[in-house]
Amino acid sequence: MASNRTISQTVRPVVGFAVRLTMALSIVVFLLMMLLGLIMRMVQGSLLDIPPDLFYQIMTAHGTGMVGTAGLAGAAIMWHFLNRYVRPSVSVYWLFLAFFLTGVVLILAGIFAGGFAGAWTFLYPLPARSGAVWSVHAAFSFIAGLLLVGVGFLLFYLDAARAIVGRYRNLSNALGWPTLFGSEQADTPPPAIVASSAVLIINTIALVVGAVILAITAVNLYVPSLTINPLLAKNFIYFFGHVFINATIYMAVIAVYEIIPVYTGRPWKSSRLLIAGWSATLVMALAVYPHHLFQDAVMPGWMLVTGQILSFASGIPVIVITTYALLSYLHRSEIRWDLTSALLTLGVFGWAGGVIPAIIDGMIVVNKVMHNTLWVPGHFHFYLLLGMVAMALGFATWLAQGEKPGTAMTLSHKLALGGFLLGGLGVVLTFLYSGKESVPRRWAVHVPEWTAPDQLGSVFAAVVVAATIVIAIQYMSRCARSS
Ligand code: HEM
Ligand SMILES: [Cu+2]
Repeated sequence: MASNRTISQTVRPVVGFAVRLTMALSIVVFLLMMLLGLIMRMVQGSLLDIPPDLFYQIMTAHGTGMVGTAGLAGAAIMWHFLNRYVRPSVSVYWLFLAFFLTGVVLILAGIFAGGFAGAWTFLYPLPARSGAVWSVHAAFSFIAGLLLVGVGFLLFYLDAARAIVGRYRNLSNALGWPTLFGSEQADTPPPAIVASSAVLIINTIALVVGAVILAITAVNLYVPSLTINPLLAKNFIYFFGHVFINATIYMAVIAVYEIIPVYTGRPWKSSRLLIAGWSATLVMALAVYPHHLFQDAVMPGWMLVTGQILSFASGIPVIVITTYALLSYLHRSEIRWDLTSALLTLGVFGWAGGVIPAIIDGMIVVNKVMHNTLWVPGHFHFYLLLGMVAMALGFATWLAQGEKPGTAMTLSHKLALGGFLLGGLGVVLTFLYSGKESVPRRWAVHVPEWTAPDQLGSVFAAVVVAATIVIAIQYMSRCARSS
């Protein structure tokens, strides 16, 4: 199986350049958005005083910026490794970046020039009904910016599909189904192709649904008589949002599949289990989003129940299979721990660990209490910060090392890694604690009884920022030297 793979294939220089540039951009934006997160936490902890409307602008920028950047970094990872097996178009990649950056300009203008503060979830009809806090033009700029970013991602995935089909003939081959169902497959796709194929299918569907609701929202801003059922709109938005943010992790994990083998000396196999896990994810990722609508009593009961059951099941296949495979590959291999292998391993455990509080919240009875508390940012920061971002940083340090194992960990590596882990856990646990105490999420002002964990969380957030700065400096200086 997977016999025609060699472990360290290099990619075309232009690909390496484009990916390094994307990762540089991603790291800078991650850092800026972390600073915004720190500011929000300090405001909630009464350590800093800013007007509430600015808080909500910052919250909108942080949410949109983080989700978008996670998507960008994930796409760079997926694209980098796709290039080892197939030939995606470099021009399309530049076009994707151009759409992305143009969208970002419109989004920032909508938020900070226009005052849009309706959160990255742009829940209909909030963009149009700001109570005079922002104008329809500001909302339009934000919505149009998201649309451009979405179009960029659509182009990216369509080209990835074209490239994959160019070698594997169709997506069911690329998903590994012939291997799964027992017939001989001469060219079993490596995990990177299996994962990319699953991601591109679910995210293309999500992006189309997202584009539809964004377009309706945009038209509604100027033609208020054109309306849509708000519950339907919410279904569209959360379907899109759930799939998109999860896809960022699914793309990032490709870095684990492709890089860890270099350290362990054993290729990551496309086992039947792995293929089955990704196929299960393909189906479930599309069907679990109703867990965002448990409070909507008018939703059909069967949808909510399906959402609940699948929420238990959906995370499990790929996470368990990946974590288990990682453990067995690490076991008795003489792995050299450097910043890359440590960050990637941390990322897998952060991803797996973060799913536990998510699953708890996915229970309808718990959700009745925990919904809209800080429990929610608690669980998603777990797998996004300690999972997705850790994997993205691991990938970046790998690039900076010239795509080979690095030197043994220096003191600054150890401090950065330890700071990221400790600070990240602190950020997450203070959120979860506040959630358990029923502190609401998305509140700019916290009463004095709530502020102790906010303040502690601010300290941990500062530690994460410092650790990320160390990793960022290393990345930038190494990449500058090698190019
Ligand atoms: C130092 C690290 C970080 C800190 C201190 C931080 C802080 C915060 C705070 C205070 C909030 C608002 C909580 C509330 O609802 O009251 C928030 C929301 C959010 N954060 Fe972070 N964050 C960090 C990293 C991240 C990362 C890495 C991601 C994703 C990759 C992320 C994604 C989000 C999202 C999607 C929201 C929701 C915004 C909304 O409710 O509309 N954050 N964060
Ligand atoms: Cu979800």
